Amino acid sequence: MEIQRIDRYRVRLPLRIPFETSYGRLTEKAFDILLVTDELGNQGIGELVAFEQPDYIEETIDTARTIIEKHLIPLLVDTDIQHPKEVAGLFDGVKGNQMAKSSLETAVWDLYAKRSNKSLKTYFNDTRAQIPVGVSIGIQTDLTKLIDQITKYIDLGYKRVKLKIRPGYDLKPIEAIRKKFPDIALMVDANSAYTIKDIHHLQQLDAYNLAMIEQPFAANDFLDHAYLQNEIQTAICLDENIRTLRDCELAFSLGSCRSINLKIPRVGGLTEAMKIVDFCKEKEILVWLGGMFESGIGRALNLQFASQKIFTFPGDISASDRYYYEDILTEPIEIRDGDIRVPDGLGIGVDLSQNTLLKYGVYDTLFIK
Ligand code: OSB
Ligand code: MG
Repeated sequence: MEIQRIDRYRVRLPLRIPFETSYGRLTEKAFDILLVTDELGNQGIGELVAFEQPDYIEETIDTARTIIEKHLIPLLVDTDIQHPKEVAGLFDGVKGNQMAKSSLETAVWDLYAKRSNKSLKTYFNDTRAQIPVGVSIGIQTDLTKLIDQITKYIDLGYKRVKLKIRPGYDLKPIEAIRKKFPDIALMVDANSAYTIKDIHHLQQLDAYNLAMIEQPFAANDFLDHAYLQNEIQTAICLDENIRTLRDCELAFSLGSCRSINLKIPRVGGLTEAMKIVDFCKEKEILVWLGGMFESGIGRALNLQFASQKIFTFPGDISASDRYYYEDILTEPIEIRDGDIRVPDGLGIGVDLSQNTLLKYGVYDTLFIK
């Protein structure tokens, strides 16, 4: 297959509820939709999920655009591609920049599946038609409001709650949630807000029956996480640390975590994500699918991938209306009894709403053969 054309929508969608983490507050999500067209007119869709600020990891939407336009597109359009697994290899000479790579790599996977008349999930192992999902709750210092918010999501059927925490906002909100919901599957995510000095404080979290503590320490730290995992009962989960299969091998050999939040864009695309799933299966690491406040395109991709039965732990894949007033799909992603159906159509299985894209986005063409 030959890539003949690449088009893009640069989109900004307002969030229904501002999302606050240990590092900042998000009121709108900016993302790009990339359309990759082959010589037969088939079109694959990919999403660039990087944030505007380099506060989650280093990549931003601006740096990723530069990498895509200057470095990745020339490599992608120069070759006759037989299989999407080759794309990661084509990009090998470009170091890092996983989200930029993933936006194109996943578009080629979608294109390949569509061209082969298949749903993307047919390329994965042991899939299900619907998957249990969780919700990630931003920092809300008014604890009455926090409990109201969580109650609403639990009533909607969400099967696991993840609470963002930071120093000064941890034990109290967790205690309030546990008092109201003694049995829900509950976990916390610190987005690197703590340091090794907080180890005794973090040990107190063992009292709350948390499923795991996500990314307490710095985004590139394996040693302190290993030290903490050794000193705490609760499982540590790594998110920001994990960019490659090699990072998983390092975390495993040091004992830095017992769980991995896998995000397809953070590891450069589906090919690396599949390798990580295999590794976690072999080493019995609890792997689950994370999210990046994706639009319906990125979440449709996540649903296809998370359809694999190995993802028993509910992921950060919520319905469209948890994030946005209006999604960019012809039909929004919906939750029913705590499950979301995996779309059945070709490729990622969803269609773009041109009207919504043009309402919130700006269109341009990046490449024509
Ligand atoms: O750390 O997992 C995270 C959202 C944006 C950036 C980082 C993270 C998150 C979430 C929400 O926790 C995941 C989602 O519902 O998309
Ligand atoms: Mg996280």
